[in-house]
Amino acid sequence: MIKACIFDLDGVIVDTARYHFIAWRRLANYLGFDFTEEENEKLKGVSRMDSLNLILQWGGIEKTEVEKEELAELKNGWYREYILRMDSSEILEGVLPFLDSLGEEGIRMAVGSSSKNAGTILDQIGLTHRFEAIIDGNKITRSKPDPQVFELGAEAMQLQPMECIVFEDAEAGVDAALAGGFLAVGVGKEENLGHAHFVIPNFVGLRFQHILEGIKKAH
Ligand code: B16
Ligand code: MG
Repeated sequence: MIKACIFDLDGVIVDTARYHFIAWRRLANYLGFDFTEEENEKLKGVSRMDSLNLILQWGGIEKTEVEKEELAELKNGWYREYILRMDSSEILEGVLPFLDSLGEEGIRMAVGSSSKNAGTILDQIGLTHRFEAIIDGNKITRSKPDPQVFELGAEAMQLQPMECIVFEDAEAGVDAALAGGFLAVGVGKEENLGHAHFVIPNFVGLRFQHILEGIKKAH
């Protein structure tokens, strides 16, 4: 019996991936190299420090831990300039009617994001009040593909993982949901997210019943 949905934020509710990309690319350029949009795919759902380590690896650059902290801070400052300009027009199409359909069915809602900026983003887009629990990058000690972020979400609602559906756009996020024993719905392309229980391209025209039917059919 499904009692709640736990949503990833970046790439599921809003498309902040492009702001991360612009800010990380600005940092790479500042360090004298560049990286592609394809490489950027590998950063989705990955924590800030793990992302920085990957980017430095692509650029063949070594830095001390102190320098890495400074670089991550620099990128985050640029990223925050973009997200502080966001408003509700950036909520992805179909998300609001889908949340309404969950409300009508009595399904509870939480957010499980790796981002330390999740609270700011939810405030900017005016959605904070819609979620009963918000677990973000400040509350976790292990990042996706570890299931901790979703486990804390389920715990906050006093539910078992098998009573919750996780919505994720990142491969590492789907891995995390499956590792924790949650039902996983991939939001994006089948080729990246085929290991989820069910994959949707986006939320346009979807209601909670469609998700339940999709999960059932896939089994
Ligand atoms: P921050 P999600 C993730 O958010 C992003 O997908 C990932 O690209 C980012 O590096 C990570 O948050 C950390 O973000 O630097 O804001 O703490 O998809 O888990 O909502
Ligand atoms: Mg995401």
